[in-house]
Amino acid sequence: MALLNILHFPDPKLRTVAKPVTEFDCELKQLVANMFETMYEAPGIGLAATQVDRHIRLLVMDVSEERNTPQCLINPEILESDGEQESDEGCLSVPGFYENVKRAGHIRVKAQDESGKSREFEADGLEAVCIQHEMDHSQGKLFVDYISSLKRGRIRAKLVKMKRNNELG
Ligand code: QAP
Ligand code: CO
Repeated sequence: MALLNILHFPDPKLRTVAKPVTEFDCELKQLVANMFETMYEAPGIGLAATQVDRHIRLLVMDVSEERNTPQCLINPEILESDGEQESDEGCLSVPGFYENVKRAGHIRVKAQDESGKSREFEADGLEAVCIQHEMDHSQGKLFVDYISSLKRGRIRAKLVKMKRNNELG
């Protein structure tokens, strides 16, 4: 197992559109295990492969209080969505910033698991927000794309500055 490096906004690699997963092999299972380890260590509630520079349609999440309900969604699709909910979102790729985002309230999802088995289920609340947020990553989209360009620009400038200060040691 290993911790993976998380890309930070405004890294252009976060804009890559991910390709479907086609091989459900041991390498995939290793990536999933490492993504869970990275997410729990952060700690975070969701992580998309795009954020660790692997451009495939894969996400891991755990929205449970107890942090004992890992979910891995591969090649996820939203079959139906209805309603609306608004909540503050953050992102491991945008550390330290939280903004209100409007999402569908209720979704029906189809996704494969690590062994390629397909399932369908429904989600609402935080679980639905997390799935929509993580699926956006696979399309190269970030939660900061939903806020004003003025706010986004300020966040970008602060993160660029923090990165530069880090590099100077
Ligand atoms: C996406 O986000 C999400 O800024 C997952 O300093 C967010 O795990 C889904 C995190 C909100 C649903 C609702 C963010 C950790 C973690 C930070 C995360 C930070 C440390 C974010
Ligand atoms: Co995110």
